[in-house]
This record gives sequence, C-alpha cells and structure tokens, in this order.
Amino acid sequence: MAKSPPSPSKAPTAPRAETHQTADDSGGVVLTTNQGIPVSDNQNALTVGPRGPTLLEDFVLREKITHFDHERIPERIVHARGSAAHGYFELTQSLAAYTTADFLQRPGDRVPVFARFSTVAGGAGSVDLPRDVRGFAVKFYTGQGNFDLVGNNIPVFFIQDAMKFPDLVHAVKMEPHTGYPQAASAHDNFWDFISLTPESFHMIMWAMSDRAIPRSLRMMEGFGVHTFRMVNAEGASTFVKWHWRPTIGSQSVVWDEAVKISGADPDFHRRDLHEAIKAGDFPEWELGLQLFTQDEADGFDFDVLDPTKIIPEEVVPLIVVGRLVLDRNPDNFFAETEQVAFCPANIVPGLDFSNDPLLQGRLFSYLDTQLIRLGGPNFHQIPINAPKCPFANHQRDGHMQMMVPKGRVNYEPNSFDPQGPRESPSLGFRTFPSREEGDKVRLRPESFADHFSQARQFYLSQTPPEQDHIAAALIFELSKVETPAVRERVLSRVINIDKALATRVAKGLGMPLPAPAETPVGVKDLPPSPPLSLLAKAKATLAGRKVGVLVAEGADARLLAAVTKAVKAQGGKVEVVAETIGGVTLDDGTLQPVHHRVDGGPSVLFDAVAVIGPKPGAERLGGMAAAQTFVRDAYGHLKVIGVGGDFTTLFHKAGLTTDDNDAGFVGLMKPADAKTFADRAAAGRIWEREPKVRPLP
Ligand code: HDE
Repeated sequence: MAKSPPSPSKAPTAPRAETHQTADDSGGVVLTTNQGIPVSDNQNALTVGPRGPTLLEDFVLREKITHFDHERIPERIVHARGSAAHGYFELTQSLAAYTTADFLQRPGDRVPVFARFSTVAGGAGSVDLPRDVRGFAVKFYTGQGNFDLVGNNIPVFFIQDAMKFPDLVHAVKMEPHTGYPQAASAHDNFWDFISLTPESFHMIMWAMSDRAIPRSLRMMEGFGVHTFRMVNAEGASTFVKWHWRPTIGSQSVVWDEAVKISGADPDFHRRDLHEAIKAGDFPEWELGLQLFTQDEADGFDFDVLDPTKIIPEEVVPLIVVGRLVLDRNPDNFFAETEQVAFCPANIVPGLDFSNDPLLQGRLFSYLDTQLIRLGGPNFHQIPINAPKCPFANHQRDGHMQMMVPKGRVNYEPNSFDPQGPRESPSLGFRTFPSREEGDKVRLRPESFADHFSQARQFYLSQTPPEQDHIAAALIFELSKVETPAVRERVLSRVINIDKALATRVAKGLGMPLPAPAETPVGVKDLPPSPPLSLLAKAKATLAGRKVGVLVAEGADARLLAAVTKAVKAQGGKVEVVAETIGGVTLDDGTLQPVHHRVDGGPSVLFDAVAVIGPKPGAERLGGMAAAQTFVRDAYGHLKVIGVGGDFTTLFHKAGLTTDDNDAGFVGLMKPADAKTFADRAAAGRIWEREPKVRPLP
C-alpha cells in the first residue's frame, strides 16, 4: 500500500476494547481492504448481535480470509528450503579475451546479484542441517539481462541424463506410502535407486563427505557443475567451469552435531546468514574459473560433457577473476526468497551452454516449473525476477500482467512503431555455431562409462578424519535401510571405489563383504587431488565462527573481557551462556548481558567453548544437566574447551577428565591465557580426540 487514505468519520460505531490500536486520532496509517476501503474494526466479524451468527455480507472478513487461504504457492519440488541475500559481483580480472559478456570486461565493474542457498530433499519448513547437497544459485542482474548461475556446493551430480531426474528426486524425497523420512537420504528408496545407478557413486562419495553438512552457508564452496562456454569477439569458444570459494574458508559440522543442531536451532543456517549480514560481516566468495579449449577437452580421459566428472585443479588450474559479496538481507522472505525464479537458460551474450545432457534437460525444466509455481507467464515482472536493465518485446497479456503497454503494436515486423523493439544482430545473444551431426538415438556415450575412477580419486584425496566420516556416513545411512539386498548392492559398488572402505562399512553394518559389482570399464588409479579435501585447505581463523562462554555467577570480569577480545582478534564472536537470560553478575559487580539460557544455548551452536567462574558458581553449574551436556557435547564434537576455574564437579558429572593430554583443554587461569585459547580454537577441531569418542571399524 503506497499511501493510506484519509481517516473517515471519527465516530466509532461500537464500543472498543481498551487494547485495540486505532489510527483515528494519531494521524497514523489507516488499515484498509485491498480495495482501499478503510476498515473500522480489525478485531471482530460482523454478527447479528454480539453472540449471533456471522453475516455473509462482511466483505472485510471475506476478503481477509480469502487472501489468507491463498497465501501459499507450490513450494519448489526440489530445493524448497532456502535462504537468500542481495549483494554484488565485482570483476577483478578482465575476461575480454574469452567473452563478450559485458559484466566480465572491466575490472572494478560491479553488478547487483541475488543469491539463494538451499537444501534439496526437504520441504520448505524442514531443518537446515540434514545430510544433503546444497543449492548455490546466483542471479546476476547485468546490463545485458539476467544471468543465472544455478549451481550446487558439490561439483558433480548423481545422474548423467535429465531423463533420470524425476526418478532420483522421487527416490530421495519422503517415501510415498508413508510420507517419511523428511529431508533425509537414509532410507530404502534412495539407496535402492543409488544401488542400481552406478553413475551416482562419485556424487555419493561427496554426499557422504562432510560437504553435505556445512557449518554455515557462508563457508560453502559453490560450483556451476556443467561445462559451459564463453565466446569472444572473434567468435572463438572456450569451455568454462565456474567455482565459488568462500574467503573465510570452508568448514563442516560433525554428524552428531548436525543431528543436535536440527533440534536446537532448525534455522541454524538461515539465522547465521541473516545475522552475519545484519552485523555488517558480509559473506564473500572468490569466483574461480577453469578455462580450457576443445583440444584440451579432447585430451582428458573423461568427457567434459559428463556431469558426474570434475576437472582436477592439477589438470586445469583455477584462475580467480572476481568476488561475490552479500551485503543486504531480503526485506521480505516470500516476495524475494520464495518468489525468486532461477533458470539456467537465463544467459547473456558472450556465454553459452554445452551439450551436457543434464544441462540440456535443465534448460527446459526451470521455466516450466516457474509457470506452475508462480502461476503464469508474467513472473519475470515480479521485482526480484525483473531484469534491472530495460527490456522490451511484443509478448503480451496473461495472468497477473502488471505492465500497461501503450499503443496498437503488439507484433513485429510492423510499420506503425518504428521506434519499437527490433532484433539486433550485433548486440543480441548468438549461439556458438558448433557443428553437430549424427543419428537420432537414445544412447549413453561410451565416454561416460567410467563411474568409479574419480569416486576413488575423491575418497583417496581426503584426510584420514574425512575418510572416517565417509565410512561413518555410509554406515549410518545403510543402517537405516531395512532391505538387506539393497545394503549388499551398495557395498558391492563401494568395493569398486576402495576395498578398505567397503570392508570398514561392511564391518560397521555387521555384514559380510559381497563380491564386487561388475564395471563396464576398469577403475583407474588417479593421482590424489588435495583441493578435494576441505580439511587440507582449512584456514586457521575464527572469522565467521562463534565461541560460547558458559559463565557462572561471580565470574572474573577481566577474564571474560580478555576472552572476548582474543576471540575478536581472531575474527570471531563470543556469546555468553548462563543460568538465566536476565544477566549474570560478574566479580566486579557488573551485570553481564546473556545471549542464551544454558538449556537454550547448547554447545552445538558454537565452534569452541569456555567455562568460567569461581568455585560456588562452578559447583552450581556442575549440578545442572544442561551444563553437563554443554561440556560433554563440546568434547564429543572435538571442540577446544577453555577452563577458567575449578569445574571438577561439572567435568566429573559429564564423564570427562581434563588432564589426559588432550590439546583441546586450555587453562584460563588469568586474562593472559585468553590468547592461547583463541589461537587454539582458531586452529579448529581436535581430530586426535575422535577415535576416543567415536571408535570406527
Ligand atoms: Fe535443479 N531444479 N534440476 N539442479 N536446481 C530446480 O527449479 C532440475 C540440477 C538447482 O534457489 C527446480 O525453480 C532438473 C543440477 C538449484 O530457487 C527444477 C535437473 C543442479 C535449484 C529443477 C536438475 C541443480 C534448482 C525446482 C536435471 C546443480 C534451486 C524449482 C536435469 C548444477 C534454485 C525451480 C533456487 C531447482 C530441475 C539438476 C541446481 C524442478 C530437471 C545438476 C540450486 O526446475
């Protein structure tokens, strides 16, 4: 509503309850119907007498309820749960040699963007931390129209052909006869499909890795997945793979943490993104490109059109050409995050597609999906979807037409509107004229046949803790599968990736190792590629991370200040957890504000924790189950734990000892110890502890 109408008659028609807010006297905004009719009473329906039947005549009630009844639109069939933000893309290196795309010409140029991150399998109201692939979709509002890079946080996909997408998605989503599980791949239908789809096993290695349980949306890598093209002013084409790399480094949670975060804060990722941007801590990614020619592509031992393959960075290095910064939260979740319509076919002059059969299917699907989801062909006029450059054509009418085209001309060629829109051979989008010929067939190319070599390469490129987690994830997922034959079939294919991994998983399931499945081509031993591991390139920093300090009554104010300062120096934030939300009194008499009550701020919400306080306060916390769980979970999740005081009772009751040479316990006896604590916390989890808390086969 742009402007409120003037307040009508001042005379109230019925007695009002004291608490009702009115605009009558204040000169404030008058509530109206959607027709602009001022509303006199927003509390009570129109009835015959105060206790009589409601009248059909009550157009105010009818309009309000009718609109409410239609508030929901169909959620996305995949990627329904998402969080988004506005920002900009800035070019740092000219790509004029490769493309005519205007936003990629001049370093320093910025274009506005809207980025949406999502899970794939769960519904819109599902939790943020299931084991799942994450969508990473960016809409660039360029001067030549919208370019949508609709990618994921994993650079390969489950299937090679669009024909299989509905089957994959049906298999992973809740089972149709029971309606569960929500947002979880740990069930029979998913693994049945996977076990019968050997091309999925490279992706399965990624999906079982910690990449599928990210610590924050701000700490995810992103990938365009398919091979795309750039086309330069001479008409020459270069292939390109798109990569996003977070500047604060990548990090994941551990599985038990993911499970508990889902209960403690189902909006963990959404809240983290929103709060970071609100605090001015803007998430940022580098745009890296892998550029390669047709000749180079022909020399690879995999097909660049196969979306189940990566190009190792050792084969084609990444060049950094720009940065993505998200600096503004959406004003309205529905209008922006929900109604945004991404489409891989939204592409600007100078960029182009490849023949990747999965990409080709996507080029059809997204527009089709928006027609049903947003209700008609004019969804491009919704502000979040509209280009920010002028656009003009002779498309007309349709549901929810918001524009009022003037004049008689709605066709072209025409002689009546010489200034009207016309095609432009020089400025318009032109498809790269690649030569294509062949029989019409339904055939998977032979060059797509090697399903396991890169899966093996991925697994062997991981650090030992990451390999442990892949084994643990497979054991967890398959132990939720009730059909033994499905588990067996999966294992028979995991052997093709790595026999030691399959043996561990079989042992963890208490099953004999089956015979390996047949593979159409031999599995190659490819050299490990270190960038495939997140831990190998983890950054020692607390940037974007949080430290939870459980503060007992009477705690040392100087120590808390020193910890806060040291954590801040490492880029992180401290949040105080205490017995009550009203504050905790420190030894200097100040009332310290508290972020979380102890049972509402479990340690899973933090990257490292500390407990501080004098003996009586510490003893009191020692008797609380929530405080015991706080430290027990922090230990189990391999976190650094600062200990400022005598917390013997707390640790004893949590079943922990602090003196077993565990590098993760840092004494906070005096303010000067805070730096050691923050530096240790910045170095990350205590991986050496893991075999003690989660022994694996
Ligand atoms: Fe999507 N995908 N997809 N997808 N996809 C959709 O479009 C589809 C694929 C991805 O935040 C849908 O607007 C097909 C790969 C993201 O709004 C739908 C195939 C990749 C998002 C659709 C794929 C993606 C979607 C559902 C196989 C990574 C969320 C709602 C041929 C490169 C975008 C919608 C957002 C959404 C179809 C495979 C990424 C149904 C047919 C591979 C990030 O049109």
